[in-house]
Amino acid sequence: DPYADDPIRHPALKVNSQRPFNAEPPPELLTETYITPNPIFFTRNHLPVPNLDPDTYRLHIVGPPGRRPLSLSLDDLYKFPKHEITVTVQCAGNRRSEMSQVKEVRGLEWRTGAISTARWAGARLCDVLAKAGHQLHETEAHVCFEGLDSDPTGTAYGASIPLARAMDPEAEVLLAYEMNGQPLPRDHGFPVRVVVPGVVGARHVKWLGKVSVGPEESYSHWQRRDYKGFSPSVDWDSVDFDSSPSIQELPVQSAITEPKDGEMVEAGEVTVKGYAWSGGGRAVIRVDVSLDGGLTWQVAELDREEQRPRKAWAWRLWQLQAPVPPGKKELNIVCKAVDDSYNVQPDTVAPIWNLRGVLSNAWHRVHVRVAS
Ligand code: MTE
Ligand code: MO
Repeated sequence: DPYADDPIRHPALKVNSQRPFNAEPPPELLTETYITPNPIFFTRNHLPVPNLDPDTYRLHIVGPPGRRPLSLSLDDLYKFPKHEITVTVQCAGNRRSEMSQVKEVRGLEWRTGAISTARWAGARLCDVLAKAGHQLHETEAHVCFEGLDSDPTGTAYGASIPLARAMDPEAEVLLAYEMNGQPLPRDHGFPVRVVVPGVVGARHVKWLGKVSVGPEESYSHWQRRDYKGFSPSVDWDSVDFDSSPSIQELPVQSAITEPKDGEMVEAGEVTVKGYAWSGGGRAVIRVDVSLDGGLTWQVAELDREEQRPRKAWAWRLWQLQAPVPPGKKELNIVCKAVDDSYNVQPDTVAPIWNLRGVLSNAWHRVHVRVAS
């Protein structure tokens, strides 16, 4: 059993798949704290978790032609300036279960919890690439990452990002060795993972073994044959994965974490809580909440966490306390967020349905009954 050596996990996690391990925190824990505690941070593994020895660990950075590759130990990585930022990681499949209610999709049934936020610290990728001799060449347009996790045939997890993002100090791409002040937990990439702020989780390669620069995107299955969006009209017989770009920056997203669907709430006043986030460093500027399915709206209160212009890498938690209209027996609670490019979420799932169930960001809806 290649999974026999997987780490022990927190019992509060809702498990979507045991082997490989995939799990999300329950909604009420997800927004209890701004920073997600490591033990309940959502986990998305495609393969068994490797057990790496930090003393012999080496990260290979392939240099430009004619230059020797770098082989970096953990101590070598610690010598680069340490950079620390708060970043939200979201899987492209977050909220897929709502998409599969419209029509069957292939993928894990994530609810609203395939998203979490941590303080990440490590070396900036741009500093490490510069040390290896890389510059912004037009012919070498992508940075490919390879994990040290692999399937029985020896194929490793891999992904890539554009070189321009990797080389941009303002993009703050990290080779992270700390998560919330601790060494990375094994499930989250010990000893080193990539963190690509504002970009889909699939590019944040864990158990990082190799970084290379080349003219093409990664040839990994997960770069070329997965994590792409398609029209609702495309099915598994007609899909041409080469016709869509790989997902990088994610669209604006929000979800309600309290109350939960089907719950009974007290008459009088209701408290609605949730998260909102957008890709590419775009800040969430507003969250609208409706108690009547979208007929009337109220503006939620956002947390006071710092939002850096163009570098809003982390989510905003929000809440709304509102009177329950007298006589109401049920509430259809809806939320939708707006980012600083005034991007909005689509109101329903059907027009954005896609066969893989990715990019599920329609208005989030929760139906509750009112106690009488
Ligand atoms: N890196 C490796 N090596 N193997 C993986 O299976 N999964 C990716 C990414 N990095 C993965 C990986 C996906 S799809 C996501 S959403 C994030 O890791 C999840 O990161 P987390 O498990 O720390 O939340
Ligand atoms: Mo993912």
